[in-house]
Amino acid sequence: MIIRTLEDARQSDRRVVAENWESIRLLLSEDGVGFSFHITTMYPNTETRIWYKNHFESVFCIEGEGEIETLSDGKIHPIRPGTIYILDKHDRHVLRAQTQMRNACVFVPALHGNETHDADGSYPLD
Ligand code: 9YT
Repeated sequence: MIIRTLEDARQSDRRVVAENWESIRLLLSEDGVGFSFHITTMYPNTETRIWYKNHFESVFCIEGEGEIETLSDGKIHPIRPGTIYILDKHDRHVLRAQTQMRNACVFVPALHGNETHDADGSYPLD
């Protein structure tokens, strides 16, 4: 069994900071369970273009308000606490945080730990 706290992870190299967000990576590929689990804070009044072409991601909103736009059809969905979205088709999207948002995120395959978005808004695969 693995037991960790958000605070311990925050004070370690499992905290990764990007321009629009920061991510506390509580579970990573080195932990060997096949997925990674992160608590991500999206900074307020930000717009982030994302395309996880190499990963599936599910995102459960814990706190804050925003919206997601799927770029294939231009549809916009509000994201509020209690909403989950699952990128089951590697969907290209824009995530807009109207306030600070806190999201619980699961990635398959698991991230290694220090990934930040490349020019496509994706993470590399090994
Ligand atoms: C919701 C989202 O994808 N935010 C970007 C950061 C990502 N969740 C991560 O690496 O934790």
